[in-house]
Amino acid sequence: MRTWSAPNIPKLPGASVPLRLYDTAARQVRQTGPGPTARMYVCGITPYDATHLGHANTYLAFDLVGRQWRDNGHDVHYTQNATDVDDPLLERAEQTGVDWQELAEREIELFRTDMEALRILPPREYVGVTEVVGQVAALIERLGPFTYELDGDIYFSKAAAPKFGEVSGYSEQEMLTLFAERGGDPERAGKRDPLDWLLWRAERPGEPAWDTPLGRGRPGWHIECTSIALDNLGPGFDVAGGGTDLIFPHHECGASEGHAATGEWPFARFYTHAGMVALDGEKMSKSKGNLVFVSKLRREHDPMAIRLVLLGHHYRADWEYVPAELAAAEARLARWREAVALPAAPPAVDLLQTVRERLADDLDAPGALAAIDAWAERALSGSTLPDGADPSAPALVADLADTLLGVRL
Ligand code: 5CA
Ligand code: ZN
Repeated sequence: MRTWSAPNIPKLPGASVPLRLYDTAARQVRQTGPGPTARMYVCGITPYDATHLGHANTYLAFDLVGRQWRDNGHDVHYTQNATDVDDPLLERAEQTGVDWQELAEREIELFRTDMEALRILPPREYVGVTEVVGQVAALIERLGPFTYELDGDIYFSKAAAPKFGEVSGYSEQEMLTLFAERGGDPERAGKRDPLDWLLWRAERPGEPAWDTPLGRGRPGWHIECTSIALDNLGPGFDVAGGGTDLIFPHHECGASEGHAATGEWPFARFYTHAGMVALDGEKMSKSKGNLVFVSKLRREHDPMAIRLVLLGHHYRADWEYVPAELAAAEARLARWREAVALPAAPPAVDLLQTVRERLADDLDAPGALAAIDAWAERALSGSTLPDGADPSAPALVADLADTLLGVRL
């Protein structure tokens, strides 16, 4: 599919700091060590209600990863999917009387516009599952010994996955609960294990289906991401990302599929997850309908202020959106803009180093914002500067905010 357009990224002077990131599978912060090309896969939207602040929070987190890697001198190969055929999308289309393909196209287009407005760097490949059903079916065929059939559907057998559980570290009980909550079917009769997961769903009356060597049907959820990641990035890519709601079962099952397909473990070197954004005490979710849409906020607010709201929370934190944050972000944006419009300001070379260090430390964006706030305050206070005012400082700060944080001043 068409991706979205990339913002311009100014080049920064001086040395960058290698990125350290939390790896859910290792349960600790580790230094990322990509080759010349850093490879990242981030799970995309299911396009039936886009783009809420929770989505934006997740894509912003991985945007920061890409920006850090670029600053570290890597070429970044970034792939994202769109789950443009799946039960929740089909259900919503049915309820609202809209054609499921039209619904998906419309929401994906809105998502692209939101991502562009928020200056989120586009993936190199933006892949809808419906574009690659043949490739997904071919991968399922390759997984033959790890799978079994049940009334025409195909399941991955958990018993054939020796590393199952290593990504999430969850107990069997936790897994069972989450599996049932997040699209799994632990109760289905005839399965060998309640946690065996669906790879291929044979055609049902009234549902979309594709002709493949597996018969007519459509892919299950987890295998789509495994297939798209493998086909575009190859095995052993650097980061698999999404929100914490994807740790289990999505990334757990995907990791075992990738292991089975390639013989290599880990499938992704890092599994990295962004925290959940809530509204009125509950996780923002399409099914609950407690959503704050980026497109709605954009009608009245500068997208850079929306971006600053998100940057004000560490990406791994769970937080609750309150509108007062947007007012505070607008005030911050105005202060920064005023400071970078000055003819001269306190030198900003140390600030650049601090912002790089904060972001390299598991994306400490709130720490980076605090450092810029302190600089802007000194710049605007008008007090005599011990080192004198530097006429190149305002432009350097504008560039570092743009390049590292994606905030255009
Ligand atoms: N299509 C699948 C991934 S393959 C999916 O989860 N789609 S989604 O539309 O439900 O979510 C898209 C991304 O936003 C996922 O990475 C998900 O983890 C993240 N996300 C969803 N809700 C929230 C939320 N409330 N807060 C933060 N991130 C969220
Ligand atoms: Zn996914």
